[in-house]
Amino acid sequence: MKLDEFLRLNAPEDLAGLTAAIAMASLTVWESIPFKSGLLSEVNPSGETQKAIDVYSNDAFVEALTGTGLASEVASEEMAEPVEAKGGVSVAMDPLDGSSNVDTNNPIGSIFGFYSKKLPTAGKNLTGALYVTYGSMVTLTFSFGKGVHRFVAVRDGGSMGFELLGVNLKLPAKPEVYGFGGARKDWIPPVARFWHSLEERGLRNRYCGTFVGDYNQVLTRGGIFSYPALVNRPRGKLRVLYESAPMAYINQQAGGYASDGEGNILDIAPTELAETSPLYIGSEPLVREVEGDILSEKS
Ligand code: AFP
Repeated sequence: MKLDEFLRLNAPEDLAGLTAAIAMASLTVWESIPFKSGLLSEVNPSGETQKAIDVYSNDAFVEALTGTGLASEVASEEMAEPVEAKGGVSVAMDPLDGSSNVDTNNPIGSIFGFYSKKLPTAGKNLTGALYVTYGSMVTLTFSFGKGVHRFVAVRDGGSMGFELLGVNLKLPAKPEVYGFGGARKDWIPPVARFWHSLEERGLRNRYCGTFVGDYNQVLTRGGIFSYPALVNRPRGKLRVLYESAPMAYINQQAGGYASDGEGNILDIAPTELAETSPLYIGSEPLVREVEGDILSEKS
């Protein structure tokens, strides 16, 4: 089944329009990656050097989303302030997650959260979320609150389109993989102990350094991804609004759970657009276990 037909039958009209726009823009972004990976001198609001591809993908998605007339605002990890628009859906995005992995050709991605309230707001106000992988395949994985579905980019005559790859994706019951970001020496002690126990239980360590790529294999194989609290960075690295909450929404729809080490990521109400939190996401029993270890260390 083609994406447009699926969206017509299974998505609210506004989210269908936004998803179709993201799908088309993601192909433009993907095609531009080899040509746009030189460094620019600007820095983004978090002080990181931006690559041309970061700027290009940000602008391409902003244009595509505002062009639908369905977004009320578009906030991005690459912009200090949201772009205001005339529709009804607040969109938060990380337009190119893992862009430092372009040179090595590891998977990279894009993340989108569709919120019903003005940004910044809690993940419980998400009405849908979507991520794109630019890996061995370009895929769209999304949920509008009724299961997680996946499409893959394929050539369709002279142009590219998206074909259905899977419906109602669920995390497998038996977890197989784990991947933790940051340096091991910096992890808070309960996380370091939990990580060792995963190895002893026979799970495999798989880490590519892009959240989208690392989470995507957890969804496929079962397990846990974390960018944990670090001793010198207790609020972790990943942005709640742009990255953690949208992926937590999809993960919950796939039968999993995501925590900041104290509670559900979707309950965090960020007061700043770029607010970060630790993230533990994937198969519910594993995430509950590390959350329990962290909470009991604190008490
Ligand atoms: P970039 O977008 O700068 O490549 O960062 C990617 C990222 O935010 C996220 O996708 C990864 O999970 C995380 O950084 C990896 O960080 P470490 O290199 O510190 O493990």
